Amino acid sequence: MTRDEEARAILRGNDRGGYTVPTDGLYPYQWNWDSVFAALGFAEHDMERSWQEIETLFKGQWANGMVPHILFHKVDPSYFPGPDVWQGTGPIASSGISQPPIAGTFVRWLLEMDAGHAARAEALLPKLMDWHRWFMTWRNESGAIVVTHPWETGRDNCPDWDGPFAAIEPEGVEQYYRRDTTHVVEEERPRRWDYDRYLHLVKLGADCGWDEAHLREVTPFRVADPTMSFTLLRSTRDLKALAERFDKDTGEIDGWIVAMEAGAERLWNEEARTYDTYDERAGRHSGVVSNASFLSWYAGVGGDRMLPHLERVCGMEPFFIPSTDPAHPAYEPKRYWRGPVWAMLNMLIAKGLAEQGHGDWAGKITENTRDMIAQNGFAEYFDPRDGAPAGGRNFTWTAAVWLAWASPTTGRSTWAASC
Ligand code: 9WN
Repeated sequence: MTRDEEARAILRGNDRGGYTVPTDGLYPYQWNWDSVFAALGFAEHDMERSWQEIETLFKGQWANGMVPHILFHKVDPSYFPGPDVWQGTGPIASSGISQPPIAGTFVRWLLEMDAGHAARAEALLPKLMDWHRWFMTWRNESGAIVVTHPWETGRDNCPDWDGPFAAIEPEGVEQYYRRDTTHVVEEERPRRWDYDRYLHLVKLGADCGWDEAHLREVTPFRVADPTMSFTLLRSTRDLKALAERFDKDTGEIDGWIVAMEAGAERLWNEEARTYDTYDERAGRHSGVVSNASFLSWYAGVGGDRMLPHLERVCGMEPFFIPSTDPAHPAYEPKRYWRGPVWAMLNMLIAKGLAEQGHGDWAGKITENTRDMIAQNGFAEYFDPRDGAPAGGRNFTWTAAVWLAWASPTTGRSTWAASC
């Protein structure tokens, strides 16, 4: 089988009818941003299935506009924590937090590829608006977008959380049994120390029925994050384009863009000369250069401020972009978000660079990711030192970004050609 055929087979194999799981066993449910990447992968050969993926995701949208990070369509004991622990309050059993809002951007891309289904994009627009409004109401600290759980950023155990987590005493967490380490070796997953705190924060939310006003007052974990801030700003720019396309008023959207452009400055760490996380409770930057820091081009902020770090970090290991700066003492090249390369984040970073006049860098990242997947297959993440596969295998988003972007032979999206 060629890599292209393998990638299509992975999408087919992870398809559960209307939604796709990230990989069998380790993640048996619908995850928010995974699904949106999956939609772009399907777009390469099946537009109908592509739209459906996003429509299914929005069926889980809560009354307050939040789109959950996990939808538990069918209970499966191979994942913990499940719906009984989360106690989400939406129309479909779900978690109580969200995930990086890339959907607005991807809906715009799907529409560019498939103008024949414009009505489907138009029907999604008010739902996307409600979701963005939820962020701007509850997660907006002077224009920087905050999270109330590391899982919300999709970068679960990156060193950015070490500081805020050290301040948390994980009280009230009952004995639990992790399932992730039955699928993947412990050295490639978060530590128990992290899991205790993940579960403490889930309990805090579930105990108050995910009341955002209450959580804003009581949570010890409120951290402004580049993944959230940059993907939301980018997606809001794309909502503006969608709104204009469908002759809708853009006043509210324009206000959000102005607020977030100003808020991005709150993530700029002048001392470390990087975008990083900002702990609202402690009033401190993390000082960590991560792959999320390089989403600034994708968001359209900061000019070339991140270029020196990009040149340095990409020169340190054969495969890039590592999720944590290899020069940082917390760098661990195999442990999840503390070092490994994530192909889907590379795609967003390359796209941003290409748009902002850095076709050379976009090309380098594309080729490097292409070699990494061609040599090592469709892993969840990869060791930057040699590209060795790590985490889950037969992974949906790695297959999807291969088809849409990294493969030399597929990719029908107009923007793929520009990277
Ligand atoms: C918790 C599904 C998800 C991704 C995240 C990734 C990982 C979950 C976990 O898997 O997180 O949400 O249990 O480890 O960190 O980005 O969406 O692929």
